[in-house]
Amino acid sequence: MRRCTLIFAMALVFFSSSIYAQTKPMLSTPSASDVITVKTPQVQMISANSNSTEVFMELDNASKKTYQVVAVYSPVAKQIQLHKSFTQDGRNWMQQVRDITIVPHHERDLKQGGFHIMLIGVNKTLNRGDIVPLTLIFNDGSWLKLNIPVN
Ligand SMILES: [Cu+2]
Repeated sequence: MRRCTLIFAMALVFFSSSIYAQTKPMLSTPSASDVITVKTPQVQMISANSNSTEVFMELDNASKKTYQVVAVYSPVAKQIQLHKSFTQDGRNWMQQVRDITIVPHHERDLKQGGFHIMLIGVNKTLNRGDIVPLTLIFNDGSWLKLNIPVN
């Protein structure tokens, strides 16, 4: 009986140390919020007959890993979607996308006519120079809090 317990205890130590060995490198991997830099973020002015607008920025991924923006939060809008613009039959359209990918050592431009963040149901007046708080949430669960000027 005793021997059995000892073997069980040794097995447990071995098993837990192998889990530790597996998880340790993951813990030392930098999170998306450590390696992604945001440049020139701006919220577009809202046109008079609309309550939605676009957010643009450059997302620079300085790491060896691919990351995705999977969600965005801001208190100024009822709903926020990730969008992609495209042209079809000579008209401009946009569609919702699940995420926006930023590949290693590259920059992803969120810009007019391309990927962008869509603020829908903006619940306050946004004037030029106002600051909009906005949080980007990445696929690894990390996030970046931004304060973005209206332009
Ligand atoms: Cu859009």
